[in-house]
Amino acid sequence: MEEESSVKLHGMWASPYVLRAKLALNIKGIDFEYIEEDLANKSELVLQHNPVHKKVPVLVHNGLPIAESMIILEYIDETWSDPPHLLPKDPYLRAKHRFWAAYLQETMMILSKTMTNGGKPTEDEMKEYWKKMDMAEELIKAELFSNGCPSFQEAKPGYLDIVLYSFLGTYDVVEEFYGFKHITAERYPFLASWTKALSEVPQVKDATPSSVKVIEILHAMRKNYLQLKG
Ligand SMILES: N[C@@H](CCC(=O)N[C@@H](CS)C(=O)NCC(=O)O)C(=O)O
Repeated sequence: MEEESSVKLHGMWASPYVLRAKLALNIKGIDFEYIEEDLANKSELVLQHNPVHKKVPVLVHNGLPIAESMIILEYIDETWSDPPHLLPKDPYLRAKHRFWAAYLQETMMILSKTMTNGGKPTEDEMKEYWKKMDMAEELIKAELFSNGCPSFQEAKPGYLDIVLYSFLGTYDVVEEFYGFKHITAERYPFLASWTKALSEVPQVKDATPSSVKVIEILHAMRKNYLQLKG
């Protein structure tokens, strides 16, 4: 008989990092208890489980805490080792998926740096952002999907899909909050159709927060920041 296992996820509903952990658990079909955190008043458990960064997500498996979304994805894949696998079995391909996931994360950080501080990305940041996006469009396709855009009719989304979606899945939020479209089918046909295919996967759809609510909370965070700044 399989040993009973306890899986708890501490999160905040609008967080793209928490979304990664939720997607991985949903895709793997792992039952978990979700604990919503108030980030302005974090629970003792989060502070205790993630004393270094004091951030969510934190996954707690049989009492053992794991922090940092990318590390949580790898932990889930290694611990629940039955298919679907989040990372490819082939080591070279696995390295490539990790490389591009880290690259997308860096690109996402250019925007999220300014997310809470009420500012807009600077011109230089925007230049860097578009350069990185152009590179992702061209090279991820050439290196990993030269046969066409990923399809999720049979295959389940994995590690790289999850990181991509946590960044680009909320495209309408970026559009409303920052006032520009960051993936359009004209400029980024590959990234746009990949993101769209992911958004239609039931496990992904179920975990995705409402854009309207995310936009509301971002505006509230921006207002709060500007008020505190005076
Ligand atoms: N590198 C972390 C980032 C997590 C993160 O930034 N979480 C935010 C929510 S989106 C948080 O907990 N913020 C609380 C704080 O900064 O005090 C990861 O990948 O898990």
